[in-house]
Amino acid sequence: MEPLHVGRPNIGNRERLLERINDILDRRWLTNNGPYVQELEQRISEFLGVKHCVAMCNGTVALEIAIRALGLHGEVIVPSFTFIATAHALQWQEITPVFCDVAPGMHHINPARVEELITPRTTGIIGVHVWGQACDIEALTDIARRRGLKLMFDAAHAFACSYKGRMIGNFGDAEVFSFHATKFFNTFEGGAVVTNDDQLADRLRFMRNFGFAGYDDVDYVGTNGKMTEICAAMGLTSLESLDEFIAINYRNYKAYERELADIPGLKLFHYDESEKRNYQYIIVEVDEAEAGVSRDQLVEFLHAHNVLARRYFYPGCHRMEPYRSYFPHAGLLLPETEKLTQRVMSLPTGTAVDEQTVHLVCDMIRHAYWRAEDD
Ligand code: T4K
Repeated sequence: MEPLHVGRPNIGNRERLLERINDILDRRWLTNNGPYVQELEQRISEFLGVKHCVAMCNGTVALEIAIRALGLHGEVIVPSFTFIATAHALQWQEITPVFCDVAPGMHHINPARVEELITPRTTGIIGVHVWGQACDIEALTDIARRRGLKLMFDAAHAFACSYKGRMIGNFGDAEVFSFHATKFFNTFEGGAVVTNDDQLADRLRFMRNFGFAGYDDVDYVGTNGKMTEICAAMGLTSLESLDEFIAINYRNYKAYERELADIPGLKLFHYDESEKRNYQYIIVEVDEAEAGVSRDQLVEFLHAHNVLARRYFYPGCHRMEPYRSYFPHAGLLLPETEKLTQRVMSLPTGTAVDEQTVHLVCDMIRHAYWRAEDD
């Protein structure tokens, strides 16, 4: 079998993309807030019902710029159960990420713990909508308001998802998307900060473009966070296929749900279907005691058979450098994260995966169980 990746890109209509690329070449306008970038921003704003979308070159730079534009400094509370970019975007600017545990049995930041981590140096909270499921936005908004903190969301996984009927992108001071190739909606590399705050949107736009406020006038410390025209062309093309991507992901999710239901010790991460979802991640928790096989044994077996399951977000940000040297005992405050990172794996889905392949992957998992019984 060909290697089966988690994160195979979803690709929309190839002809439309190539037409747009030809347009770009004909226009000779390749980057620097070009017409396709502006059109993409406009379309995304409309789709999410949010006032401003500022497209960026990737999700990490989008996080860094949003953090700076919001004036965060000192300490910022983030979950440890996230991709390393959430923490690095702070540390890169010498802001201390203070790692918060997930709620028991959940994959999202625990608002009750957030409150206990606030110190006089805390300036903000970054919630992460892991797997496209919103974290407890209401509770975090309440804490931020009462304690005078900025609130941002890393919505890298949550494009086209909703919370209480409203599209993600409308919450906190700003939300940040990733449009990386492995994401449900991709622009090859890319990202965006979305916000309903006019002044913040202005700052984001300046900071994305070196701080330039005119041809020869710089008003802010800025960087180069610009999205290219070719990335925007991919984005516009992907946008036209969103419904199809969601339908395929949903079909795969339901197939996994059926196939895994009778396998003991495996718990599929369930999406709340009353909200809009992109179903981009098939996440399974392995309970070793019940399964008779550990998550790592399963991943090893799958890899040996070319199914490249991933252990996102093992081992947790607090166990990676520089954080594990800075806070060697952080794990003591993160018992739920420690458990979760030992149990979770991500299985292949997306438009490159059909139901037959889901069946094959699940059969392979059954084989791993039989082998563990025989050993
Ligand atoms: N916040 C959160 C919560 C995030 O999850 C991320 C990114 C960010 C922020 C930062 O956003 P960006 O700066 O990336 O826009 C991958 C992605 O690179 C990363 O974007 C993503 N999260 C993370 C969860 O997963 P890796 O290190 O696992 O990538 P890699 O190269 O191992 O690729 C994953 C799988 O996808 C592999 O099996 C290969 C396959 N693949 C990958 C690419 C790029 C393909 O089949 N085709 C491709 O073009 O991080």
